[in-house]
Amino acid sequence: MGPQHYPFTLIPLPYEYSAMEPYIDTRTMTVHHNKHLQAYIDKLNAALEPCPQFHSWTLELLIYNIDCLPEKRRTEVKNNAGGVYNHNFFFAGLANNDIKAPIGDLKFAIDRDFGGYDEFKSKMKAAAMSVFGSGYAWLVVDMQGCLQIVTTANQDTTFEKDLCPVITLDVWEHAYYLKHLNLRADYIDDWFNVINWQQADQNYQSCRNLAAARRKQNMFKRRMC
Ligand code: MN3
Repeated sequence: MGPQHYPFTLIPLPYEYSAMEPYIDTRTMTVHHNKHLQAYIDKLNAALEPCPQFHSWTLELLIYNIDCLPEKRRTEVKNNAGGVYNHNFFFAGLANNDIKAPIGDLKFAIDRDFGGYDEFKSKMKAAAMSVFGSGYAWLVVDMQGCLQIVTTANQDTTFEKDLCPVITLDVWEHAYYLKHLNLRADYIDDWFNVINWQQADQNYQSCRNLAAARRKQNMFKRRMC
């Protein structure tokens, strides 16, 4: 499936809502995907509906070029396009299989840039714990091709800051409150068991290629206005 544009629709998950049990519970997965993500999609479509000139734009183009939109629609489009992008990325990054640690080129890079998987885990957990209020913790590739751990607030994205996402962890309370209540640390510990390391390794390779191309051509962003 190619990248979506208006009208955006809910992408079915490639697994059952129960697939992340016992780490992320079925009810949380259902409400998170079917209600929270759907709400971002509905609000984004409503904000774009009166602006046909943007109906062919992808989420990435909208977020990169938010200044092209009418001023009164920018906040609504940016927050909701970010909400759709971040949630699609988060859900695609989950898998409950036997691969419980990094693989491939990403394993090599995590060892190189963090000193090992355990060190990565403790840094990622500390970052996720440090998000005040709602947001995300991310493993990203910077434009030098190195891994970094960063956080974002609300529905901000990393690629608007030239950081290419590899893994994300949604730490909005809606992502864990039904099972873990206020215990974000327990949710983070559980999440480490359902990272889709095959997807993460693919993301890493794409990001590394993008960073290399950017260094050559300075063409990461596609300006539309
Ligand atoms: Mn969420």
